Amino acid sequence: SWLVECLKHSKVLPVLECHRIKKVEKKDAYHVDTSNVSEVSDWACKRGATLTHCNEKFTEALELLQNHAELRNEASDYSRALAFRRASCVLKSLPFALTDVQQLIGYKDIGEHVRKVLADILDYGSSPEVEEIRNSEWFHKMKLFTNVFGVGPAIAKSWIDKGWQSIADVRLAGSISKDWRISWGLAFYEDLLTPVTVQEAEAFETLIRTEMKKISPLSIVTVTGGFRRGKSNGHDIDILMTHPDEGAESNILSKLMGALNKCDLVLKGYFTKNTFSSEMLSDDSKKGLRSHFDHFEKWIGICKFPKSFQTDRKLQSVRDSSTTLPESAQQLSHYSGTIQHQDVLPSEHVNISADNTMSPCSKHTFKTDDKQKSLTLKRERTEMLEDSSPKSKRFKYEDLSEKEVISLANSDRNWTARRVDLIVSPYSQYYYALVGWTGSKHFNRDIRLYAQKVLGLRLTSHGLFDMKKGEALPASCEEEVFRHLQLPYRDPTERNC
Ligand code: DCT
Ligand code: MG
Repeated sequence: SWLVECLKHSKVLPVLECHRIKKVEKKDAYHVDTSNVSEVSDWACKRGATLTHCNEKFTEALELLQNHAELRNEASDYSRALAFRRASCVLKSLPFALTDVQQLIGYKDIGEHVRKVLADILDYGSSPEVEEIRNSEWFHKMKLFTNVFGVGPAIAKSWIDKGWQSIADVRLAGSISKDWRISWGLAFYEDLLTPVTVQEAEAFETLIRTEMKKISPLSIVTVTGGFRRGKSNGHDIDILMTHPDEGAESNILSKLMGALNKCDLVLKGYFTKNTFSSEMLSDDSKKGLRSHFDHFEKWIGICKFPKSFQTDRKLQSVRDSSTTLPESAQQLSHYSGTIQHQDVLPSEHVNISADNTMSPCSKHTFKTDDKQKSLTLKRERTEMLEDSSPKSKRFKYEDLSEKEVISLANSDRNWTARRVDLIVSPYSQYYYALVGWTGSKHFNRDIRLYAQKVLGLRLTSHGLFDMKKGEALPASCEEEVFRHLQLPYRDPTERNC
């Protein structure tokens, strides 16, 4: 402790702290004293990172380099991008503002290239490499084009090769893709580029909760993604849903989408079925679970958000009193004035069952005890009797032509198009799904790699699998996920690496 005191203000302390903490964790791995965990560790999931920190000018530069490497998207760029992100994460977790690159000696994720960039910023106020990218026309165009929903680096590059400079140029070219995401993304480019605010996210969450309460009162609805990590805006809203009775979650999404559709809030999207099977947990091959993809049932698409979502106080209080909640999504019209009841789909549109887009997913369960199973079956039967909604529906705007989509976007409207991801997880996988869908993306990458390299465990959004013992480790809360991983619990706001 004398040595630590002497070095408190020196450049060496963070490295020493790191070693001290590692010892503590080895001694009693299951009960790590989180209050004493240093900000410094080889693993970002151990260190944690909050949204605000004291090294923003450095992390902003490193993340621009990361973004540039991702957009180049050539052979070695993935690992270059990752290296910049890892370095940025180290800087986010430093308890002090960097004043000298020597302060980073001993940090695994700070390589020569990063050191040079940081030294330039420290010495000259900026890095020539970063500034060159910042001013690069190619980079600006790539960012512009990849901001279109459904457009990745390859398509963006092909648009640049065609000589297109702006979204207006792409729009002028007319029909350029069969992918609905791109035609809708282009038509609603400005809407989708404007960040979703926390007020809008809360208003939408209120609406989903209210509808879910009617569909299945015990269902659990959680806003995940950046908003759960404390961000005040994001590019979309991610909502994870489950039901405490395993299996009962399997038809809630189709009912929810039906309810939203009735209120004319669904623009366009696609369903994916639950394709998870418990063998996937142990399947290490490419056919099994790839760590960054999951197999949950979900709807990914674009919804109408009434402009009143941005301002209406009544719709904003999500977590507090239920008395402020609207009785139903249709009551939104009282708040927004946007829902025309005559706009609700006529029944012949609702019952088309030719395509299977809304059929409920197959049920996959693991580790459910008998008592729970019988309870589940009982509740399921009750819910099935209550379920009089059609199993397959089409949405009002589903079959619009490209021209009709453009004219919808250009119409006089009091709503904004918003990207929405709705995910449904079986309860037995819910807390792993919650960690995965809370992110951040890099937190996930790091915690999964940590699980594999340090503990020989396979972590995905579906669960944690002990490869040696050949068994899954269930969790009944997020804290338990962290305990299984022998990690101090990190609040979502500390997962912003
Ligand atoms: N995710 C992941 N790997 C990906 C994409 C997403 O692990 N390739 C996880 C982490 C966050 C969560 O899913 C939601 O994804 P996004 O909405 O893309 O991220 P976000 O953090 O919510 O960002 P934003 O605030 O911009 O929506
Ligand atoms: Mg998100």
